[in-house]
Amino acid sequence: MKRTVLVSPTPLLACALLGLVASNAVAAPKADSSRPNIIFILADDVGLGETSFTGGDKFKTPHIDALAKGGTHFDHCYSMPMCGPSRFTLLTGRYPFRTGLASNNSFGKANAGAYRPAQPEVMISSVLKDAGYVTAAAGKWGQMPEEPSKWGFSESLGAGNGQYWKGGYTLNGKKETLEEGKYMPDLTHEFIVDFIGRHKDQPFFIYYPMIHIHIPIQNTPDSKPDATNDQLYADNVAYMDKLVGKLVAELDRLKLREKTLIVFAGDNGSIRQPAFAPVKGRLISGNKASMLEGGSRGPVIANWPGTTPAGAVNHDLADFSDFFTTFAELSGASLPQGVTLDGHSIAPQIKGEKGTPRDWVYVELMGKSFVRDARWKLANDGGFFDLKDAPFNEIPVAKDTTDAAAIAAKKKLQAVLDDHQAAPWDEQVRLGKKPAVKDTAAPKKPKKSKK
Ligand SMILES: [Ca+2]
Repeated sequence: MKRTVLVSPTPLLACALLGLVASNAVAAPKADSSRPNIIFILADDVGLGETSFTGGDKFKTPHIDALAKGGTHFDHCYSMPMCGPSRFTLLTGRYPFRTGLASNNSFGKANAGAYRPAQPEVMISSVLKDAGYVTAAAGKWGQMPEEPSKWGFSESLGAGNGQYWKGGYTLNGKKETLEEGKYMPDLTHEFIVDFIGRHKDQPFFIYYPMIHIHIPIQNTPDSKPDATNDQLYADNVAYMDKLVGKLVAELDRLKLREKTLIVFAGDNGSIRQPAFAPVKGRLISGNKASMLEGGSRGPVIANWPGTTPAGAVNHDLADFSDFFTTFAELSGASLPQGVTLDGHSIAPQIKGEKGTPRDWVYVELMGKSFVRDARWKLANDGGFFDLKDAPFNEIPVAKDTTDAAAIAAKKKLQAVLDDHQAAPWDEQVRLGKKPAVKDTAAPKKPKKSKK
């Protein structure tokens, strides 16, 4: 089987890979006392305007804010702009053009069984399991291929997109139907609490993709019967926050907080228009599915009491591919051999150390991509922007600019884009009509001979 190997890196790419090499170098397992439990809470469609610690004006998220107050807010950490690509990048540590999962339909129902990657992907769950962690996935498993157990999750509860009050779900591979009157987000929380209770004495990894606040927006158990649509939206934000608070309270009760790293993040930007959820009175540029700041720059917190600096804001560039290498480093796990990983560990920053921050982040969705550094952004359609007022404004830079800094930055970013070319896009995939990637592993059908 063909394996992807590390290609000759450009100087920039080499810089980005330094973290990976460093991770490899410290891959020896550590004593259990230094290996944290890891819980990754991934909220669905929660942008900067929907959490109050990021300055969202209309919503109150006191429990999530408390995580930020007790931990570090990574305010330049980029997801992909849509659920499926974002989650697959997060879990594999690889960009969409490498995995083929460049849209929600790349592994969607219409293509079930049609996608055969040239190289089997490895999720962080497998890596941590091999390092002695017990692993669980609980919440939305939509847009992911296969069952969680195939990806190294010891236990799992898998629900669909925006599944609140009815429908089927999968419990440890077995199909179940949600009981009438049962609320899927509560069931997910109960599953996690039960899992933690049974595994509190060994290192665990929990991938917790919350059901909230994906559409359809419905009543929560706390909603009033006559709530307006906008009130229901706020109710969903509040319930998400309440569940985060309940989970933290459970960890407190079990005296696990200082042994547990919690990461809270939104998987992509808000589905609502920027005017619906302003930040400190201003409108974010773009929202979910856009190649703008509001598509990918969301709330991200790392909280590990006693280790992560409390109340800090870290401005280093980071993206969702980074968590794979970060978690491997924190757990002392070995990285999979022969796999090109895009991540750049932020384990040092999580521990309050300086680290070696990335020079740029990469974002891709359905044939579109961009790369940005601390100031400038270059898209694969040639758009070039000054981000000095981001995430509110992305200022176009004229093609004939004479600004030496802009010219140098554009050249540097173009080299990164040349090394990271978005997967070719076929609109039919978005419509669920064609597989995203040719089935290179499948035998060719013999041609019918005409008689
Ligand atoms: Ca999403």
